[in-house]
Amino acid sequence: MARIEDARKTFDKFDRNGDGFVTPAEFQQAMVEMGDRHYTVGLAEAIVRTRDANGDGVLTFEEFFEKAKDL
Ligand SMILES: [Ca+2]
Ligand SMILES: [Ca+2]
Repeated sequence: MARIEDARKTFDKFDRNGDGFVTPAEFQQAMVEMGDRHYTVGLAEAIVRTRDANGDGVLTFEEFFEKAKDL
């Protein structure tokens, strides 16, 4: 099915420079573009942190879509 492709498309929307990582700034910009004009970088940072499994401050494709696992 096209599920993985849909996921990839969504990820690409967030990964604005196409380097394979979503930064909090990219996350925030994507949310604003999708209509949430009051979405702050601080909020984006908080969301990224909850999913950032390896703690490097950015999200890979896997981190973006997987719920935080037990480390
Ligand atoms: Ca990026
Ligand atoms: Ca990460």
